Amino acid sequence: MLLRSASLVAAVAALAVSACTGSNHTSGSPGLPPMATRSFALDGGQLVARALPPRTIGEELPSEGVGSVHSAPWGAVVGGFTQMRYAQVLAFPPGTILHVRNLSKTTAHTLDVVEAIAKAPARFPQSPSLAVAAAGHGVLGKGYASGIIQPGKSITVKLLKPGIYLIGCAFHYSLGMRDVLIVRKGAKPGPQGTPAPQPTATPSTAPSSSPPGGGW
Ligand SMILES: [Cu+2]
Repeated sequence: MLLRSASLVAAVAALAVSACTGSNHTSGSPGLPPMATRSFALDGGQLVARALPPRTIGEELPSEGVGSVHSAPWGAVVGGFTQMRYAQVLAFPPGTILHVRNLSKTTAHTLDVVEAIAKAPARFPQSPSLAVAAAGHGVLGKGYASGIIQPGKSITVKLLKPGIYLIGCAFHYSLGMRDVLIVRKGAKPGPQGTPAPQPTATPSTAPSSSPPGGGW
């Protein structure tokens, strides 16, 4: 058992290394800052890879690392949400079963639909009332709310109807967790922002990170 999990860790580590070197050799990752390898870290024995799988949105406070970006086409600053690594306008085809993952180690978030809009610009209302409790039966649309997503956890939401949705976190909308989510065939996500400045190099891998009972 011990042996098996040890070799699993080794395999995962090898995977991470090959993923890193792979991205260094290919030219197919435009716009990714050179600091990319920084994000591969072992945290409590778990591999935390910040490049997200397909059909996944990651969210956290802009200041937790995902950052913010000004989107010229949408005339707005968006932040806190990404489908790659750093904040960007989000886009998925209709029919997607979307995973929403809380990337934070410490802070709960939500994904709520603020409103649906017909076209640019994205005018985020000053202080909308966003539900903390889940609403909308797991289907993205007006009035949808994910409910609380604990740190490291994910929920799924179905993208059935094409449209342009302003989304935000019920807790941290005022702290910049707001974005544009385009549901349309062939729509492309926006360019990524840059990470928020990190005050210290590697603070969060300190001893404190062993959740009792494998919490997440
Ligand atoms: Cu939040």
